[in-house]
Amino acid sequence: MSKAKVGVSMLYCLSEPFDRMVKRLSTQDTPYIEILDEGTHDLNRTRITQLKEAAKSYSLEYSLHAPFADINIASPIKPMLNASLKRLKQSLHNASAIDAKLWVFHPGQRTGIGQFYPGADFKQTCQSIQELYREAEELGVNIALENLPAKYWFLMNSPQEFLRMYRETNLPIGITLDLGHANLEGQIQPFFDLVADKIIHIHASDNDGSDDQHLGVGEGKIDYEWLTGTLKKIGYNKTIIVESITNIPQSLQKLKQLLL
Ligand SMILES: [Mn+2]
Repeated sequence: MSKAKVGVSMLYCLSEPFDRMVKRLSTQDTPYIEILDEGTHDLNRTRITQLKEAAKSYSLEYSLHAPFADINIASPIKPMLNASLKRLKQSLHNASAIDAKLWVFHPGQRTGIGQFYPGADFKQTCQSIQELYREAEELGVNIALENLPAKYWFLMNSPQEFLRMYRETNLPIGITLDLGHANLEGQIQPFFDLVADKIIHIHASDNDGSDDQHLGVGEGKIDYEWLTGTLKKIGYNKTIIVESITNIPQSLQKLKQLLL
């Protein structure tokens, strides 16, 4: 039996009022919950208190997903870059305030002028990662960078790019392996072949290979039997978070069953 901890992301209720999301925390089939510091669910002092109370009442363990809408840590435009970093640092403080075990963030995006400055977006992503890492270290927050697909102009699509980032930053930063994103790039197995020891968090959803559909686990083309077999083989004992937007209870149950 795998020691992986199966949890759930509250992404599926991002369109609901924050208070309704908080009420749902008592009824999830798992204590491992990923909160989103994003959209209309962005955290503030009152909400942090609500989340801490829920964690205490229901013995929950949080991870916090950083904001990502309009955030770009690779931006070549300084005022935009600074605004992104400011918001992300605020989110790191929120992670510390809710006692999150982990803070998950996205890499930078290419821009329409990227081709005129080859390599600059990757270099800026590395510099931003170093800046965020320092802030996280001061706060005692553990952080993990997520792989994203090229389709949406993101960097960090493959394990090779993570290895390059490790060479350039010299930081032992963990990876959040998003299976849906990796599937769009045909990179699920390469991540396990090349950087398995760096994977400290997993986002699980499904898609048909065309789009990041966030389907329920087993509803797309990802081979979850192979995946869970691999997690058992490598003794993965960290979190795997259902990040689907439909069929949440079924997805949790399916993952738990496959990991038995
Ligand atoms: Mn994800």
